[in-house]
Amino acid sequence: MRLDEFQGVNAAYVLELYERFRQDPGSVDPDTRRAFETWSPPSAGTAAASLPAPGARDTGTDINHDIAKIVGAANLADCIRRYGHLAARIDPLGSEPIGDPSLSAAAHGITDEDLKRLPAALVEGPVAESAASAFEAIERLRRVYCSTTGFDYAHVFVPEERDWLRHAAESGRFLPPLDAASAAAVLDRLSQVEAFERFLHRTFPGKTRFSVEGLDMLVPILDEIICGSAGGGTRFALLGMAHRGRLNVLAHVLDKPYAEILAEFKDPIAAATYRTDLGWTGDVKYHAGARTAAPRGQMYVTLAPNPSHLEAVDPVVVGMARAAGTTADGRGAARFDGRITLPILIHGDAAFPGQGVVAETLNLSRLAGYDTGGTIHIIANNQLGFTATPEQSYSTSYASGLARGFKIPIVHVNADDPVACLEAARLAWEYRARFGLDFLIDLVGYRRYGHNEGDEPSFTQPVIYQTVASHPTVREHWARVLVEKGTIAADVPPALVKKHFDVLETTYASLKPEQEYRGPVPPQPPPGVAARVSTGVPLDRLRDINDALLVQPDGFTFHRKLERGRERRKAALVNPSDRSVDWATAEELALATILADGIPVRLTGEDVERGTFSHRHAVYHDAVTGHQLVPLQEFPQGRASFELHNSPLSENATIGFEFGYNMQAPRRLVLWEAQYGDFLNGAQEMLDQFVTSGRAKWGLAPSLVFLLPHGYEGQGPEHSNARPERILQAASDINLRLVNCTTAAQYFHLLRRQAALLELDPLPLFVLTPKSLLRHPFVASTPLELEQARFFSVVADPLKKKSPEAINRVVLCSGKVAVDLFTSEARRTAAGIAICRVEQLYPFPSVALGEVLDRYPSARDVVWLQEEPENMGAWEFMRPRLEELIGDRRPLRYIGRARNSSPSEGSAAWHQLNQTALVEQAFALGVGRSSPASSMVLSKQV
Ligand SMILES: Cc1ncc(C[n+]2csc(CCOP(=O)(O)OP(=O)(O)O)c2C)c(N)n1
Repeated sequence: MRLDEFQGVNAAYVLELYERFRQDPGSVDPDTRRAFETWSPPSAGTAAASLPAPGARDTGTDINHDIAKIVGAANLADCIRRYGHLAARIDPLGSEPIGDPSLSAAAHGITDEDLKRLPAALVEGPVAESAASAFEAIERLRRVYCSTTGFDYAHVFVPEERDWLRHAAESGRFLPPLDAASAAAVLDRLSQVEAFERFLHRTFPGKTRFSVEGLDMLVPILDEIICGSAGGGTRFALLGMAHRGRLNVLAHVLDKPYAEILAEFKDPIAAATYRTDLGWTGDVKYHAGARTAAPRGQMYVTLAPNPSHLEAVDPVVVGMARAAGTTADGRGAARFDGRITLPILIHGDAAFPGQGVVAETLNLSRLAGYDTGGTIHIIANNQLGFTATPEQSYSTSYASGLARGFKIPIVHVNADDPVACLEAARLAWEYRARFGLDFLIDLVGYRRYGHNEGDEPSFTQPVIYQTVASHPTVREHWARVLVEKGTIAADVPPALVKKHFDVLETTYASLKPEQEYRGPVPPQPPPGVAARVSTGVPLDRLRDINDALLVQPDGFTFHRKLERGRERRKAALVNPSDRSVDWATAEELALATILADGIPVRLTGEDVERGTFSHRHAVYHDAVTGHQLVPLQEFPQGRASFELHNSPLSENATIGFEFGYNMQAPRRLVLWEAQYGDFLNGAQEMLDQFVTSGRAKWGLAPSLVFLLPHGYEGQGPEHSNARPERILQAASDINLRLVNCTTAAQYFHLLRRQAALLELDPLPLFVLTPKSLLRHPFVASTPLELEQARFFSVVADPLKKKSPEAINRVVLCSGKVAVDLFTSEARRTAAGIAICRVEQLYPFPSVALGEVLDRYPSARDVVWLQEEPENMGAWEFMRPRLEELIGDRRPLRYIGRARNSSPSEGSAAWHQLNQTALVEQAFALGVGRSSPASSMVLSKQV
C-alpha cells in the first residue's frame, strides 16, 4: 500500500509518524525511515496540505494541532458508526433518543469549521465519495446512522461481516426503489393490513385479535424477506410468532382465506360437533399454524402453531428449518444446505429478553447439527409488555440486547418509516444469503389498543395512550407522503382501503350458515397397528451388519480399553441361544437395521456420542490421531443417513428443536437422550405445550423418541427418577407411548417398532432406560430373541410358566426393580410369587395384563410394586386401571416408597436399606408387616 493511500485515523497516524521522522529521522524504525525518505506528504486539498516538508522551519505545534483535528474527525466518524443508533429517531411516538456525548464534534475537540477544512477522505466509505469536505461526509454519516434506522453492528467482530454491514448501510444500496409503482404497492399492502384490522374491530367489537396496528409494516417486511429469499433459491420459509399480529400474518402472508378466519370469529361450531371423544380440543384462532397450499413462486411458507407460552416456538421453528434443509437419503452423514431453508422468528419486546428459551435458541445458531444457515429475527417491538414498561422488562439498553452476545447484527427501525423498514428487511435477507448467519430487525412501533382489544391501556399508560389516540396510522402517513410528492392522486388512498374492506364485507356476507360447520377431527390411526408390526430381523442379516459395524479401517487405532468390548461384540451373535446381546449392542443393531431399511435416523442429546455411561461409542476417536469414525455412517448396508450430535447443555431448546425437526421430517426417526431422565423437566414446557398436547390442539402427529435414564441406584433424589408420573399425567386419548423395558431384545424391538410406525401410527415415545443395568447379565438377550421375538407390553414371570396354579401372589412392576426382585435371595425360596413386568405403561396394556393375571387364577392378591414414592412413578396412574381390571376378585396391594416430596434418599446406604425392604416385602406373603424403622417403604392394601 502506498503511504498516501491511508485514510482516516490511519492517515493521521502516518502523518504523526512522519512528523516524528521529520523532527528526528532516528526515532522511527529503518523500514519506515526508508519509506519516508522518498515520500512527500499529500498536498493541495488533503489533510496534510498545511504540513511543511522536512527541513522546513519548525512548525511542530501547528502540525500537532492539525493532527489532533484529523484524529478528532476520524474518531467522530468512528463514534457515529458505533453509537449513532443511540441518537436515531426510532420511536414513532416521538420519544427523544438517549443519544451519546461522543456523537458531537466538540467531544472530539473539533468544530464544524475544522471539519469543513478537512478532506472527506478522512471519514472513509461511500459517504466520503464526492463529498466536498469532512463536514459534508459527517453530515451524510449522521443521516445514515441517526435517522429512522439505528444500525447496531459494532459488536460483530468478524471484519469481513462488519465491513459488509458498514458498506451496506452507508451505500444505501438496499434502499427500496421508490418509483411510483413500488411506492403505491406498499400503500396498497398497508391498506389491506389496516382494513383487515378495522373490519374485525367493527364487526366483532371487543373480541380478542391481538391487532398488529402500530406495527403494520411487519407484513411488508415479511413480504420483502420471503420474496427476496425465494429469488435466491430458498424453498422453505418457516415462521414462528406469538399472538401479536398473527391473524394478519395468517391472512396476508400465509394466504389463510378470510372466510376461515371470519368463521372462527363467529365460532359457529355447534357443541355436538366437537370430537371430545377423540381427544380433540382445538386451540384459539391466534395460535393456529398454516402452510401455503401451493408454493408461492418457488417457496412453501409455513407458520408453526404456537402455544400461549411466549417464545417456546422459537427452537421448534429452527428445528423445522434444519430438517427442511437436510437431505437424509443415502448412507453416511446427513447433508445440510442452509440456502434452501429460511427460519423467521417474530418475537415480543418483553418476551425476547425475558424468556430463557430465546438465549438457548440463539445458542444453537452456530452449532453443527443445529445451524440453519441463519435465522431472521424480528422483534415486534410495541414498547410494552402486557402492561409492563421497558424499564420493568429488561436490563439491556434495547429489547434486542441479548443478540449482541451472539454477534448478531441488529437494525432498530422506526415502524412508521416504510422505506427504512424495507431497507432493513432487504439487508436482513441479503446478509443471511451472504454469510448464512442470524440477523435481527428491531421493529419499533406502538400498540394501538390494550394488550388485547378488550383491555383498557390508559389504566397503566395514560400518557402514551394520549399520544397514540391522535397518532396517524402508517398507512395514513405513507399516503400523505405519496400524495404530497405527487406520486398518487388524493383519491387513491381511500379507494384502496375501500377495495379491501369490500372484499372482507363480501366474504363475511357469504359465510356458510352456522349449522354447516363441522368440527375438525384429529388424526386417527387404524387400531391395533402397533401390535401387528413385525420387527424381527433374520440372524444372518444381523451378523452381516454386526460384522460391518465392527470393521477396523486401515490405520485406525481404537482406544486400548475399548478393544475388549469390541471383541465381545464380534462374538455377540455367534451362538443364537447365548445371552450375549447387551443393551448397547441391541441399540446399535436396531438403529443399523432401521438405516438398512432406508429410514434416516437423527440421534442427539447430552453426550450421546459416547453415552453418559460410556456404553454407546457411536463415535470412535482414533487413539493416535483423534480422527473420528462413526460406524453407523460407514456400514455398507446403510441406505439412509445417520445424524448424530452431542447437544449443547440445554433441554428446553434442544427438545423444542427436535420436536420441530420431527414435525418437518416425520419419516425420519428422531431420538433425544437426556443425561439422566430427570433433566427432562427442564423442558416441561415443550412436553406440555407441544409433545403431549400437539395432537389434541393442532392435529399434529409427533413421533419423537426420548431416552431417559431412570432407576433407583442410590445416586440421590434427582438422578433416580425421570418422573414418569409427569408423562402419565399428560397421557390421554393415545397421545404417547411410555415404556420401561428390561431387556436388550425388548429395546431392540421397541426401537424398530417405533421406526415401523412412523407412517402408520406415529406417537411420541418415552423410554425409561437403564443405568447400571446396561451391562447386567439379566438385561442381556439372545440373538434368537432379536430374530424371532417382538416387543411385549407385559412379560409374565418366565420361571412360573409351568405351575401357575401354585402362584398365590402376582407382583406387577416395571423396569429395574424387577431385576432387583429376580436377583434377590428371597426369590429362590418364594415359589408362590410370580413377578410380571409391565414394560409398556402407556397406552395401558389392559388386554395383555388381563391375560397375564388370568394365568394365575389362584393368586390371592395382586401387588403393584415400585421404587418410586407413592405419589410418583406409575402407581397413581395404574391404581384405578388395575382396580378395574382385577375387580373384586382379589385385593390390590401397594409396595413402594411412602409419599414424599423428594424422589429418593440422598445416601447410597439408606437407599440400599429401602431397596432391600421393598424386595423383602414383595416376598412376604400376608403383607401388612411393618417396615424397618428407618425405612420409608410402605406396604398396604388399597
Ligand atoms: C411464557 C409466558 N409468560 C407469560 C405470558 C402472559 N403474557 C401474554 S402476552 C404478555 C406480554 C408480552 O409482551 P411482549 O413480548 O412485548 O409482546 P406483545 O404482547 O406486547 O406483543 C404476557 C406477559 C405468556 N403468554 N407466556
